[in-house]
Amino acid sequence: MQHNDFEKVKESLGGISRRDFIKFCSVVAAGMSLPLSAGKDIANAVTNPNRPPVIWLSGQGCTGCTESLLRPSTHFTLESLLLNLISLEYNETLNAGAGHQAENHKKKMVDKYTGKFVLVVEGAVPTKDGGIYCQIAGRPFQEILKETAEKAGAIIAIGSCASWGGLVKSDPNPTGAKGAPEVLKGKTVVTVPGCPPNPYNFLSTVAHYITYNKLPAIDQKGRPKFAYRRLIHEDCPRRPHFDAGRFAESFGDEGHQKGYCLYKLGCKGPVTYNNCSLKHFNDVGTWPVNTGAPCFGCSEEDVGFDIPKFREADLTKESIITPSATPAGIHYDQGSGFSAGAAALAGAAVGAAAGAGAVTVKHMKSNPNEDDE
Ligand code: FSX
Ligand code: SF4
Ligand code: F3S
Repeated sequence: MQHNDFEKVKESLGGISRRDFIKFCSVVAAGMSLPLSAGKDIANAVTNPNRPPVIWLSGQGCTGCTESLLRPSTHFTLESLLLNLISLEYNETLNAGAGHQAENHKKKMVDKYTGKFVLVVEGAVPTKDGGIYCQIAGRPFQEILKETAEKAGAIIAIGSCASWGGLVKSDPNPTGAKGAPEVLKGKTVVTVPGCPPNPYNFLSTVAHYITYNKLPAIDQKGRPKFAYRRLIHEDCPRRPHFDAGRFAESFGDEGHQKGYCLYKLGCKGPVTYNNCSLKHFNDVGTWPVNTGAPCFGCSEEDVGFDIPKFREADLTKESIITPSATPAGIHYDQGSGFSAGAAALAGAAVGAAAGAGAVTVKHMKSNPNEDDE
């Protein structure tokens, strides 16, 4: 990393040392299964003043995706470091300017960085009746999306709504909502589903593109393999209880209080591909299952918003459930200066070195949707 480039951004990173910043970026690299040495490349790229900007378009959603991204920035965490460094030039929720000023700035950035900028799509795209149900600056969202996508260097759909329609597409779908990949047929759209998704997975994807000028490896549904290649159930800390047949039968019962498996309460972990059980959310290190709530499959098309929340998951749906890779016992992460997401990653790296990760690696190729690299 150029010392001068780093000095310019050091203050916005809370005065972190260059050495520590490279270490943090190495954790991001490890999370994407890149060699630790890639940390230096990431550090160089995200502090380069000429890095490509991010243009963020919002359609039909609850803005939880933006909100989720902002959560970590209240504390000094790995995620907040990355968020401070992506050059977010347009986001309707966060723009300092408004109206013509904001629209003109977007046009300027799109023209200046044609073929280079990262287009992020949040929310579903209404297509019924000419797309009139979501208009921005007097124009249907779908028109703006298609026109901006033509000039983007990479396209990332953040959240389930943008990935495949999510909540908005649920029956009866009055606005004809679709996900961005369906609207932008023929284009590569990386999807980061979740309602909301883990900001860590999104920011890592952006960092990968900015560093290598290419997107990380994706599966057939456009999801980055580093985050979505395994079922939640495969790495869930409650998994030993599932294997032993110890279940919570109702909320608040003895099994629930003891941290038993939530399968009988409708947990969709066995049919949902995501890394929630490994990479918890933000600096409080939480995720649905460690709060006692069953996973409802928010990131999985045809599961979240389609299968009733408390209905038991169909265990015959996925034939590739592997034995648990986690040790027995329930473990709750607590927040600290170094976020739980980052700590989990660092832990994974250390664990792999110690041999514990070998079990995980053995089961890595478990997603039938993924292509061979
Ligand atoms: Fe959807 Fe984003 Fe769920 Fe909300 O806007 S993925 S409703 S968390 O926030 O699009
Ligand atoms: Fe965890 Fe849910 Fe699987 Fe039980 S069913 S082990 S709570 S993911
Ligand atoms: Fe969503 Fe389930 Fe993860 S509800 S946040 S996919 S644990």
